[in-house]
Amino acid sequence: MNMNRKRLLQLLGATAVVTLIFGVRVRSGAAAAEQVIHLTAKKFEYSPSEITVKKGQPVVIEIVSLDRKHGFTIPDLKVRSDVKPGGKNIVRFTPDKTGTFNFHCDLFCGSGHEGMAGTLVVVE
Ligand SMILES: [Cu+2]
Repeated sequence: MNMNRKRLLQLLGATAVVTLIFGVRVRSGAAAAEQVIHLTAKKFEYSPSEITVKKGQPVVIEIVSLDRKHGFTIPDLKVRSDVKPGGKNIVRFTPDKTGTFNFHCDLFCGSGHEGMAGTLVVVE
């Protein structure tokens, strides 16, 4: 094997390694792009009551109840979770359509429960 050919192979090898590392970096970076939303729930409201997120990007909603057990559901996006007091309740989903979607409490929590609601806006 002459020197030029050996040098060329070394160069190709180095390029492959760099490409591999860069490719892995880019992929893990994309996976980490979560939209983390902090929400509190109490009789009879969520705060904030309006959330805006991006379509196609994973959403993590961390909900803390300030009083009792509540529910959290976004029927149009088939999302629901119990919201228990004493810790974070994690809701994960990736919105696949844009629009304005209502969320509400679906566990009866007292008179006023019917009005415990908010809006999720999904933008492009
Ligand atoms: Cu309720």
